Amino acid sequence: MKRRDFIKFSALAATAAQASRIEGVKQTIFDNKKVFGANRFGPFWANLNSSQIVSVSDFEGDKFPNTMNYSLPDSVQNENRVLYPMVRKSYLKAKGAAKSELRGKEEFVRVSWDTALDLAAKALKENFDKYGAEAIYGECYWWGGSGKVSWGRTVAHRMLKVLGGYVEESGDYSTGAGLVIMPHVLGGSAVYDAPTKWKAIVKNAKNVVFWGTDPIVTNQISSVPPTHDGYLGMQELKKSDIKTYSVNVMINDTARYYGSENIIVRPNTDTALIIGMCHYLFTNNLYDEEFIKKYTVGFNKFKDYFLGTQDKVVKDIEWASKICGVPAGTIAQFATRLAKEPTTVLIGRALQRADHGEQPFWALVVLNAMLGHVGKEGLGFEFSLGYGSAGATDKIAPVLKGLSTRIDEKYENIDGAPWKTTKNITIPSSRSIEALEHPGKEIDYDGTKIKLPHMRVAYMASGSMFTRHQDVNNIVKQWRKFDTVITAEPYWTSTAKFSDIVLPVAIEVERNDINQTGSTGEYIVAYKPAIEPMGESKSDFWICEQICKRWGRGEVFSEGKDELGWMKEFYADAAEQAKGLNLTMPSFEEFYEKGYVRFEKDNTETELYTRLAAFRENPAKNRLGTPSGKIEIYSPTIAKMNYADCPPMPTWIEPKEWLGNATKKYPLHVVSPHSRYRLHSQLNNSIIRNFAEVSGREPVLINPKDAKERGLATGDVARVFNDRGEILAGVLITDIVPERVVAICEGAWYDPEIWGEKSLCQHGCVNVLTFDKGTSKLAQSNSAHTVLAQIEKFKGEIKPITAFSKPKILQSI
Ligand SMILES: Nc1nc2c(c(=O)[nH]1)N[C@H]1C(S)=C(S)[C@@H](COP(=O)(O)OP(=O)(O)OC[C@H]3O[C@@H](n4cnc5c(=O)[nH]c(N)nc54)[C@H](O)[C@@H]3O)O[C@H]1N2
Ligand SMILES: Nc1nc2c(c(=O)[nH]1)N[C@H]1C(S)=C(S)[C@@H](COP(=O)(O)OP(=O)(O)OC[C@H]3O[C@@H](n4cnc5c(=O)[nH]c(N)nc54)[C@H](O)[C@@H]3O)O[C@H]1N2
Ligand SMILES: [Mo]
Repeated sequence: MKRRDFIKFSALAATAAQASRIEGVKQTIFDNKKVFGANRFGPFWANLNSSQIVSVSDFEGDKFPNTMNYSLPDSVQNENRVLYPMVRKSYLKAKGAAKSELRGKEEFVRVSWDTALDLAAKALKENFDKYGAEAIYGECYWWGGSGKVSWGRTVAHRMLKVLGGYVEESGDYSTGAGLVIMPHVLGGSAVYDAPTKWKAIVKNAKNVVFWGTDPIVTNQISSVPPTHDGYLGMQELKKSDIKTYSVNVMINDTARYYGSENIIVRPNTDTALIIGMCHYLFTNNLYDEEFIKKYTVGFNKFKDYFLGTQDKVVKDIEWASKICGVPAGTIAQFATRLAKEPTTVLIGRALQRADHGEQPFWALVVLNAMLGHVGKEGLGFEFSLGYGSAGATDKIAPVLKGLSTRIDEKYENIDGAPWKTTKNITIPSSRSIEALEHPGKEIDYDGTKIKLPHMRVAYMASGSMFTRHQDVNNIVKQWRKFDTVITAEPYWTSTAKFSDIVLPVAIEVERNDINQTGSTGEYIVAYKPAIEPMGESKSDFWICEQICKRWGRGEVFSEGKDELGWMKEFYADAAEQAKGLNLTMPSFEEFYEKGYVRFEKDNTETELYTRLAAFRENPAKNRLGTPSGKIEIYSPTIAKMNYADCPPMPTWIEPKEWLGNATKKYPLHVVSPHSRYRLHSQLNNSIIRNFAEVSGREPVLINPKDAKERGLATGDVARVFNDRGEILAGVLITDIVPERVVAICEGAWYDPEIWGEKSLCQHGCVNVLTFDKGTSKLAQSNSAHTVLAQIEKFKGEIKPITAFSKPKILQSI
């Protein structure tokens, strides 16, 4: 297949026809039928012939079907699938840890499932027994696979609980800073709360502000199969005469869809813009004094800060303008309009994936408090509408349960039951590579001290370290410190290639599972094996159960049930709940045959739900979970922590790298938005990549002026680099990015020229450039968006991309 050719959707069928020649493809389970399925892109119909999935049709219950699923025939039957259990040659020879520096360089050997599972079980058990939970890195990330029974992350955690314990990460890469700062400000993690409904927004708002968010793109996918109902509300917004703004570092798809007024800020400077707005609202008496008095604490201290009472720096709109680049007049107009008219501010997450990422989230809550719309129907701020297609009217439906990572009490007394006595070691999200680099180091975290664990064995499932995590060259270096890396993966990703034991995983269309659609809960859906798993791949559930069996604890893991058994149990529980809601559900067998059960009735009680409405209505009765029970503009709790990098109120602190300290050497800020052509790294190995790439690489979006200065033309292969690393990317000149900002989407597969060394990435994995530092001592989350670099036309030899090739495989040693 010529990967570099641009192709049309109609070509997908042709790909499927070729797919039958791929080694590993077996029979379909249902001949010439359409079979229902679901995944993180949504529910769908898989159209089969006798040997493969030929195409995918939209599910009629999906309001805006996600075109990503059209690439399913290619992504399932992909040449890049891991077909058989594999062990790295030296590791297999030594029957255990050996020559970790050869990872990525050395051949893999095809082995039997027994050999692979024995080695995996042994490495985990021996290291746990000798060193305890701190030796086992079991975080497993998020986005690979899904389902209530056999999601790789849950089953891996359950397996490692059965072992006794492991190292996990608190929070996540998505909103790690928000999750830790918000409890101090709003009394709860807030960022994942049920959001204000679109219906309420469209009914009441005169202005909607998209603040660092691109919901048109990011609502395509969800943790649970989305039926994309949120887009209905977004369509209503489009039809209305509500004015929209987009505060962003570039003009994104959402801003273009709505024709928004673009307020373009320098990356990572939102906090300064917001503080300038607060100063303006205060000095022009445009702020809601009554709201501040009744619902917040600490305003006077913040006022002193923006007035410059102590530091003699007045944080007015001119001050803000110099930092963020938005003209002072624009800031004044913007602030005035938001104060005078009913406004809803929709907040994205990229803002807080940056050095001091706690600050913009806190500052935005404070700005909204000053605007005073918070808690009025459909107004105020909202964190959760940029994801999962949320905000539509809920359905009256049972809530489907899922497999738990807790071990049932009935197994407490067997075999010493280590899961009863051993505790997991928790480190803040995204601190794993720091732990490898500095085991035993004590770091600050949200008022506590955390000793970084000494990790020796990694079990990786459902996540992709080399595209997810920052500073890839440092990962490559630190990764060698693992004695054993076990990766459960459907594909030969870079993480798989850097492993010792690779376990081939069957994906959603090859196995059984059950789920409920998001965000309204309208359908409970069955995942059915439409085709036989490719090669010898198996479900994550099966793999983890087999490993537990080798510790003599298979039943502790499975409780004697297989995947279908668990599905039936969760379905029966839902059916029981349904009775209480006056709903009837068909038998499990009927449900499974059809593929889904629908709950049609709207829950009209919550259709105008608004965040903090109850608090606004009665702040004494509906106190927030903060110490004061109110919104904390100044936090005495954080003050006591005494962190220079996280002051006790929203504060502008220069990020480590930003355009304000850019040098001649590295004059450009790199932002890494989420791509509309994939889910992080997923599907990048499939045919959909052809829609996204430029010259066979991840595109780098660059402004015409910056391109001209460097003699770059669209279609050129460019080298983007800084002291941490270098990547090649395909140049796309466009004025949707401002001067001195370049955008490279996260998730392009890592493709080092030399595997296992600090090396040029030939394909454009942006995390080769980013730096790996916690946001602050408070949240210690990732700072992926704080990065300066330079770009030039690539003059070297352009070599073929190897990211999607299989490693060298031996049939035996
Ligand atoms: N620079 C930069 N970096 C970022 C971000 C950014 O904005 N900028 N965003 C961050 C964010 S918000 C997130 S959430 C993370 C995402 O990070 P991840 O969740 O690690 O991202 P994915 O690429 O989706 O990784 C999922 C992996 O699981 C595999 N997989 C698929 N199906 C299955 C299955 O059934 N079983 C198993 N075991 N594996 C399966 C896939 O092949 C893939 O390798 O990235 C973060 N990294
Ligand atoms: N299609 C698709 N959808 C997805 C995902 C995916 O990979 N693909 N990933 C999902 C996941 S796990 C998550 S966490 C969410 C991510 O959701 P978000 O974090 O909200 O998404 P991003 O694309 O990282 O960034 C949103 C917008 O912020 C802008 N931005 C970047 N830096 C700044 C800044 O300093 N200031 C301002 N004002 N704006 C800035 C970007 O240009 C972009 O338009 O998306 C989810 N949805
Ligand atoms: Mo995320």
